[in-house]
Order: sequence, then structure tokens, then C-alpha cells
Amino acid sequence: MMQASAQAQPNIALVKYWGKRDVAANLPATGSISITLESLWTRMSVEFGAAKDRLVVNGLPADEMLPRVTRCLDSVAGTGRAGARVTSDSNFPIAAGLASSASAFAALVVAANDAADCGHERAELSRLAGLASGSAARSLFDGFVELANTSSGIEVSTLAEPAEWPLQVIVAVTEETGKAVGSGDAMIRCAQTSPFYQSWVDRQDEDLAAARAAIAGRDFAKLGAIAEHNCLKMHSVMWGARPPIVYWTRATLACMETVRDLQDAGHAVFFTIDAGPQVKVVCLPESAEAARAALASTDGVRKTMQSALGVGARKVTVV
Ligand code: 2P0
Repeated sequence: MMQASAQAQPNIALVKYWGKRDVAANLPATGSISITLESLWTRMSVEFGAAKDRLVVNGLPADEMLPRVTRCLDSVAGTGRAGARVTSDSNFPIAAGLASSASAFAALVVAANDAADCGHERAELSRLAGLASGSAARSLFDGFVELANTSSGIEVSTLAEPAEWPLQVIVAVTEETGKAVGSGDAMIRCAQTSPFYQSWVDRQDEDLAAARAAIAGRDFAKLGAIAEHNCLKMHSVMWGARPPIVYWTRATLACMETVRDLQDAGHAVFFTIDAGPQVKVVCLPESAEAARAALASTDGVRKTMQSALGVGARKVTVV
């Protein structure tokens, strides 16, 4: 087979990846824990046999993203491979802190592996996705996912399947334009200039252990407390960088206040924020509707999206 398609969903980190221990090998400085989503998706189609690589994203040529895609295809299928026609479609805004690179590269490695008949196992595909984009390694796996930092690289696994703890996620989209500083560059700047970076790295194992225990015990309040703490700590590292990196807007803060109001009213909800102004709110199913309604009527929120937890990247037939 020379053509194949795959679908992957973005994941949202509850204990964040922020910093690299090896920039060239794109290895993270710490482990991380995430949830894979269900309803937001990227579908990638790869067809080998062209003279050179070509990339079309949501119907438009995307030459600026081509070098990263070419490197990723080389890592899966070897540098002696034929040129590839790659098409990517997503049902959510890309490049605005919504983990579009995670779903894109997770889908890309699965599609390329299938199209070129490489026979890589999931663990190897996860490693190759992580080489392209650190968070993409996690989108190969279902539900609650831990990326462990090992001496030789990374090891990713599912801690709990979606059906074992079926949480809901509301994404409050506040801006749909691209971000000013890409997360890779932002991480490097933080490592070089933020006085808080080293203590962030040093304390990460504690946060990972707390989140792992909360997931094992299905303890929503504990998971929320550690996820909010870890998120705010990551953004503090960024605020301390020179020049500072501030992804939040007034709408981001308004959403955080909405979450505090929901919590005060007894709802099981917590927030997390990545390298962008959007706010992701994790909830127990019985609080999802209230959270969605409250976020939708928060100042500056353009739209909301809702998702259950979902499975890792997989082959699909796209007609
Ligand atoms: C995460 N983020 O754990 C963290 C939290 C953003 C904030 O992983 O440089 O695009 O390609 O390895 O995966 C976004 O970073 O970074 C990210 P690269 P990536 O989800």
C-alpha cells in the first residue's frame, strides 16, 4: 500500500511538559500526564510516490509547515523514501494553543507507517511523534496518559481508559489566531532566562505522583487541585522569562473566574491553560452542561467546544 490515512485527537496536559533536556533530540526535561480528547480531531492522509513532498492543510498549501513534516516522514519511512502527498484536515482552530501539533504528528506517524508498510509498533511511533512534537507522543494513547522520562528517552502508556473515568472537557475558545511565540521557542527561553525554571523541573516528580494517585483513586478534587497548581506554576515560569511570555488575555482570566464561580456553586470542574489564551475546563459529566453554559456567556469567549475522553491515533479510511 502506498496510501493511508489516520486520525488522532489532541491531548490536554494536566501535568505539563514545559522544557527540553535535549533540544536536538527533542527530549522533554520532565514527564507529563494528559488526557486524550474524543471530538476534536485531525485526519492525515499520506500517499508516497510523488517527486517531492507536498502538504495541504485544511484545503490550502502549507509550505511553512512542510520542513517539519518532511523530517517526520523521514524518521518514519527513512530518507530514501519517495516524495509524499500529505493532506491534513482538522475540525478545530490550529496553532492557537489547542494542541494541533499533537494530533497532527500523531496522525502523521500512523498514516506514514501504514502507507510505507514500515511495521513500527505503537511505542516506536510514539517516540517518533515525540521527536516531531513532544506532546504528540501522548496522542498515540487512550484516555489518561503518562509520558515517563527515562534515561534513554520517553515511555508513554495509558493510566486509565476513557470508560474507566469518563470525564468531559469544555474548551473555551477566546481567540482563533496563531500565537506570538511558539511553544518550542518559549520553552527554550524559559530554560535560559526564567529564575523559576529549575525549581519547576525539580518539583515535577511530586506533581506527577500526586496526579497519578488522584487518577488511580478517581479523586476529582485532588486531580483538579494538582492540575490547576501545575498549570499556574508553568505560566509563572513563563512570566519570569526575559522577555516575558504571557499567553493570557482578559478573556483567559474571565474564564478562570467563571471556573471559580462554578466551583463555589458546588460543581466538579477545574481549569487548565496551555501555550495560548484558550481555557480548557475538565468536569465530571453532571457539571458539564453548567460549565459549558457559564463559559459560553463569559466575556471574550467566541465559542465553546465539548469533548469526552477518547482513544489514541489510529488508521481510518477517508472517502
Ligand atoms: C503540554 N505544551 O504538555 C505543554 C503544555 C504546551 C503547554 O506540549 O517543541 O508543541 O513541539 O516539542 O509539543 C506544546 O508543546 O512542543 C506543549 P515541541 P509542543 O501539552
